[in-house]
Amino acid sequence: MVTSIRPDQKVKIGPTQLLINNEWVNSVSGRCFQTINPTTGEIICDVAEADAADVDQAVKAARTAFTRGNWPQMSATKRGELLYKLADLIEQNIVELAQLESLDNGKPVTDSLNIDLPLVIACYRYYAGWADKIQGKTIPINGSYFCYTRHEPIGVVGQIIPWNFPLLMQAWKLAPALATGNTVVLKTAEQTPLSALRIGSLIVEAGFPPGVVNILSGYGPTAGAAISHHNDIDKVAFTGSTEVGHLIMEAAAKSNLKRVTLELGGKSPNIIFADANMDAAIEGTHFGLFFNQGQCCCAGSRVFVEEKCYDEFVAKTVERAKQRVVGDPFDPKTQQGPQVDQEQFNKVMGYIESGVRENAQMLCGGHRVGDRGFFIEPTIFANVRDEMKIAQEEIFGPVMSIIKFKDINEVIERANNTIYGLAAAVWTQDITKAHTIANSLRAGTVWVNCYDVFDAAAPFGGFKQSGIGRELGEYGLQQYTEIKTVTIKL
Ligand code: TXE
Repeated sequence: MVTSIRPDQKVKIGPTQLLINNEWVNSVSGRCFQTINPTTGEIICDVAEADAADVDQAVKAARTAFTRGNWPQMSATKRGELLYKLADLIEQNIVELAQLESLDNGKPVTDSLNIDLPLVIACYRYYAGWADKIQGKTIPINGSYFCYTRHEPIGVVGQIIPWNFPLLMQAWKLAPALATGNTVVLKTAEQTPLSALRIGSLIVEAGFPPGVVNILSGYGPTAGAAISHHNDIDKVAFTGSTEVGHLIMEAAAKSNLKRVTLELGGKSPNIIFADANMDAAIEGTHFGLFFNQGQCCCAGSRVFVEEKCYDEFVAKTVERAKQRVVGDPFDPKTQQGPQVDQEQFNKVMGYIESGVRENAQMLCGGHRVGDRGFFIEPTIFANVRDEMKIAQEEIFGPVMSIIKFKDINEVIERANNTIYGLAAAVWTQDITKAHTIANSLRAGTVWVNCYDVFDAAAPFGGFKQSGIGRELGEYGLQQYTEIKTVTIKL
């Protein structure tokens, strides 16, 4: 596989229309919106802007493909083969896709190429393998009956994805939905429409029947809301802010009680004990917060450090952050690119100001980098207290909050004192401490002596207000099937 891209290699812009029924079309209104390059603030291109009328058309195509087309009816093995084919095509076009992802999102192209795209390909292959292994049970009920279950597709699925991992979130959504025989209307985030549309062209090239996958670019309150309120969509899967997660559930409740799965925000605790391998903990903590410009739902944004190693950890962590290379995402040396847009940039700078105002100790960073684009210095606050805004709310940027603790019981209670429950980590060489923490934290994922380890086979999702349901792994399939019980009199 290719592992590097020359900075002078030109980026090819793919399709910019809507993909409905395997055709590229303009929006019904004819309207377009601009997608912006976060590195420069300049316009990349215009993209068709979907609204309720386009959602209607996409839902009709998806419904026809579901009921009269050739998708749930297709042999499951063939459905799997199409997903494998798509994964192969993505691999063949990996450079182009990585460039497009970095152009539209701002993440370092080295990361797009070596982290995002390999995970995308692995996800499609993982679920391709599941397509013909989705089985029900036979159940020995009382009386003279034969009883069995079928795991059937839910139907037309609406999927709404964010901008922080545009290709990976598309894969997490499409792959399990398609493997189980659903048809899809997927809306991308308005900040990052381009790479998903390029995947759309590969879906057509792979030979997926018309209407199985429909891809819409557009805004949340218009196209997104039309999906969550639609009466002919059977399920909505959403990744984004907790605030919008509430709106999605409300819309589902008010319309047709469509099934809802949500993957929302987080404020994940990352706990460092004094007996940890300190170098590994410092490096893992750095990666767990600053990776992807800090724009990760599972970012380890509350770093709890045991009093005994606090001073050493803080000093070395600050040194590490100062070495982080911020710059042009297309420069192979770059480790951190710009935030995705002006709004996110402003939000993060606002949190930095609030940290200063509340007297947290800012030890590095805190400023914008350069005078164009949305770059922010890697920023570290120490002596953060639990009640400060930067310790409570999701910042979604390169801002680390370090908090001191004394003992294990205290840190468990404080780590759990949040509305979120997406992820957590603990660094220790004591197996009892590691298991105690893993069992006690109210979070969907706990990493021990590592951070951000993802695999298509391992489920991911949130406790509490971080979400509902799980993505990835065998558990992820359950969110895309209905169980039917069949009972036959013998
Ligand atoms: O999220 P939104 P935004 C968090 C993070 C970030 C904050 C705001 O803290 O700073 O959310 O980001 C669509 N009906 N996360 O404003 O609005 C929208 O078009 C239906 C965490 O970008 O939730 C996009 O496709 N859909 C997160 C998607 O929702 C609506 C990833 C996400 O956008 C809608 C992103 C509506 N009314 C942000 N309004 C994670 N969990 O990884 C918006 N959308």
